[in-house]
Amino acid sequence: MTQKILIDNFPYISYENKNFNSETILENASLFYDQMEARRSVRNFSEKPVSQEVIEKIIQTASTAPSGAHKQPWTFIAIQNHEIKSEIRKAAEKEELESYNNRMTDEWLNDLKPLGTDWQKPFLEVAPWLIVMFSQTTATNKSKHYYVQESCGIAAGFLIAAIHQAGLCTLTHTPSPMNFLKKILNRPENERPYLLLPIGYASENCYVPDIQRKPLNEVVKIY
Ligand code: IYR
Repeated sequence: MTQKILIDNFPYISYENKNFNSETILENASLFYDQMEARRSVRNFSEKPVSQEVIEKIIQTASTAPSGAHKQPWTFIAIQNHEIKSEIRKAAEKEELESYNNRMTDEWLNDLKPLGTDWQKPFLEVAPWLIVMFSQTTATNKSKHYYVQESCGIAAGFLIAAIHQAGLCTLTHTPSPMNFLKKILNRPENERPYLLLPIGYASENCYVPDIQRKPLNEVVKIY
């Protein structure tokens, strides 16, 4: 039973440990790892529809992320309207063409070669949904937000995990610069475009790069 008390005059509720034994915890951790290890960034989408209810649930999950002073400094714009998706594709490709031709260094272009990216972004129209995540530099009433970049990064991670867990695919797309998104979507002064994610099913005969993740001993040092 949840207990409610006041501490320093603020409301608190009791928090119950799940009290799993250590084997169950390892099993849980391993199962979740296996699931996340199977996630891939997908660039070829099918037009198969996804319900608004699913998109809303995924966004609700992302919004459970911890954030600076619990301000939840994010707005998720979910777009299925074809005209808006086309407008976003056109504007994104204009920036990407300039980036690939003139803004990115040779080292950068070389680093991207194994991923097979280029300036063309058909997934922005083909995927049934786009989610454009905006960070909020302040609240609407100008009150302060804290650790906005970190908070949004964590929420984006939750969003990607929720999409994958549901059995759908996504891609973290960051056209640069991204300000056209604020214009097209008519977002208020306090919001900055943070991340653009197409969401849907992978196309039939979808291939992803055969790349490996760093082994554990390269990413962890136990002290
Ligand atoms: N934003 C460009 C380029 C790009 C940059 C990085 I770093 C990537 O990991 C992938 C792509 C694009 O979306 O093509």
